Amino acid sequence: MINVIGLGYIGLPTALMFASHGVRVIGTDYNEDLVDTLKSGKTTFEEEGLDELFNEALKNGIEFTTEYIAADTYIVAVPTPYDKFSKKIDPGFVIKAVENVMTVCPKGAAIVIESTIAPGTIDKFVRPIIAAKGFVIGRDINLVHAPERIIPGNMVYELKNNSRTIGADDKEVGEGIKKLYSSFCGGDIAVTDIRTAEMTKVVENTFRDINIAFANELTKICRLGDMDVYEIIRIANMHPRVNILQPGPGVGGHCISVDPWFLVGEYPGLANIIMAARKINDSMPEYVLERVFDIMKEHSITDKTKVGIYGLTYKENVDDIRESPTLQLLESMEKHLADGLKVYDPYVEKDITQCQYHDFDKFLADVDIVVIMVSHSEIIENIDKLKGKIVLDTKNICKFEETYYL
Ligand code: SAJ
Repeated sequence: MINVIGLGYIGLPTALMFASHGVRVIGTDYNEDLVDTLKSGKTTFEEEGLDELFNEALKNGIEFTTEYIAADTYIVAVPTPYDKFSKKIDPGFVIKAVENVMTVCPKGAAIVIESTIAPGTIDKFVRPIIAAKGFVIGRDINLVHAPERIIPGNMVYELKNNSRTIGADDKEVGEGIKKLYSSFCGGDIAVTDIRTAEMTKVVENTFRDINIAFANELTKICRLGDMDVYEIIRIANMHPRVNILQPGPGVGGHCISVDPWFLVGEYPGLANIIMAARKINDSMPEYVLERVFDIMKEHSITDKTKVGIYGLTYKENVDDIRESPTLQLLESMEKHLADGLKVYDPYVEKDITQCQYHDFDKFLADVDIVVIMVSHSEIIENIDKLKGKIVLDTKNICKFEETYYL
């Protein structure tokens, strides 16, 4: 039996996946509202295929609770934020979860940490908790790190098909957990040691962050040099060994914009490209704002309430707003003691800002400038509605002649 700890963006789909493939699962989360919602038969966020998976899992008897349960395997999928000042990982949720597991955990159980963690976190923070309980790792308890690789918007497919990494002290233990994940995962599963698994995960996200930063730096250079960055990337990518990503308004989400800081925090002075990339990507929302103000000046518009920001989520067709470039942009506005920008996102029902709209047409009717921050299908399909507006398109989806780009 598996007790999955943390029923968020990763824990919930993982728990449902195991359950729908015949594994007995109890999901635990300290958030009572969330547990109540799941108990009432509803999922807690939107994701392609999640509701169907949920129904399958319910049929197979998955249960949800706020309690920790005696089980033979624990999967810990709690958040790992970073400290905004020291840039180091904040392992508080992982520590608390493991401490709680240790209050109910029988001897012989395996604790699998799925949360993304900085290299060395298990050695530094997790092993001591287990040792303090008098348990010997490898004899009384097995410790495993199995970071996930799924992408919001395509989680269910990727859970089944992506390759994965499993880190364990002991090869046999790793193989055992690999077998468990193979109940639903058809991708290759690499078994390695814990520190390698920790580092690999962070390296994957850092690789992507650096590559996006390269595209974003190119966009700034091309703006100054009056060159078309998209055309340049398109042609450069025809080279067999070049694959430049797309520039954008910044990098959001709980992974790529966070994990590289773990390396900067742990290895200051060495993680130089990594830190530069983070800074470039973090500078993009402010850069978008500068573009907006230049465009306002060019059109002699002084009223900020005539500016409409399209998109609040961190990327297209998801409802996840964590670390989103638009939130960073609004924060920047606040720093300059300015507000009044209008905001709309079809996926965000809750009011996040004061001037938020919930109707696309009403939003468009009230603004003169539209800043496209996210390329949701809604705006791609209705792009003609933007005719007559001044458009700043950070996603390269609007092809009107007079469109402004990054
Ligand atoms: N972005 C760009 N330009 C691009 C691609 C992305 O600006 O060419 C932006 C997006 O708009 C978004 C951010 O980057 O704001 C990140 O989006 P993403 O789609 O690249 O990745 P995430 O954060 O949704 O998911 C990532 C994935 N990691 C990698 O691709 C290496 C996923 O596989 C991981 O499971 C996930 O992080 C995680 O949990 O770590």
